[in-house]
Amino acid sequence: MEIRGAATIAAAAATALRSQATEATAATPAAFESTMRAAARRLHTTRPTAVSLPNALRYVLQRMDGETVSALRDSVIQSVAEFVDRLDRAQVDLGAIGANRLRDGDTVMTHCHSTDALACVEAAVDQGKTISAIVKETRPRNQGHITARELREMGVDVTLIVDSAARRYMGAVDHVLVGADSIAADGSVINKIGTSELAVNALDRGTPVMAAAQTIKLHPDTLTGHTVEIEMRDETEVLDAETRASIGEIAVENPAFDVTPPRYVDAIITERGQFPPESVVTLMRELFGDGVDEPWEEPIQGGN
Ligand code: RI2
Repeated sequence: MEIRGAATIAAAAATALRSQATEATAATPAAFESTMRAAARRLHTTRPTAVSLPNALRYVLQRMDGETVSALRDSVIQSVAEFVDRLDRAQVDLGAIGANRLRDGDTVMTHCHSTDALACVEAAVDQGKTISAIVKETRPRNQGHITARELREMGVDVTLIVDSAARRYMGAVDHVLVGADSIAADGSVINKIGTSELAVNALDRGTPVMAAAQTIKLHPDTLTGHTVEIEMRDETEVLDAETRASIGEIAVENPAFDVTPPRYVDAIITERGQFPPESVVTLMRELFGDGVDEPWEEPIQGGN
């Protein structure tokens, strides 16, 4: 959690592969490739829900190419630079598209901290629009505080609320604006725990929900029926040991993310345009075909 937020995780994973490539002392091309795959496998296990992580690893490893260690190393360094550049550009392009949905004087309600979501507000502010925000603190880690700080830096009026006050303030909100850790092929939005409850409340009050998610958040495995694993985090994030002991024998659950079905989401904002959630599968097929390989796995010896 020192590195968090799906886009930031993707950039950090790619950059870690570059460090591995730079520092690897492998004597042969095969040993170098194997070292890179092992590094990618290790990175892959750090966070299970944000698909930007495997998508970043795949981007770099698929482009690892060369007859010598030096050529392989150069190809990794180059594709990491390309990848990080594409991420930055994607967020700027996404922000410009999301900003078109925001009108001068609008109020957004945010959940957690998403750089993709904030890019939409920043672009709207840069267009000269006045935007206000109601920011949910987002238990248990209070990442809403980061959102509040960054919105203030943009000059946005911020009101911080506890998560359970969201429905009370929904009447004053023009858009619910969230990010995503993954988008499934059916248009479901996987995002910080509490997003689905927020979206149900928004639909009940007729408030549109927009999810800002670069295409790196599209989860290709869901094209073939796989579900997205939800990260379960340590119970001490919810309750310290002393308080827990004072309560007595209880179970504590701490899922980090939840799934918002597409019927609660009005638009998924990507750098390729905005999509009704049900149509995002078309974009996924265009970007990934019918599925994807896992280039971090060791090739089967003797296979074709
Ligand atoms: P960006 C975060 O998860 C939040 O759920 C946020 O909506 C999502 O990542 C996307 O963030 P966590 O890593 O990529 O803080 O838009 O658990 O920055």
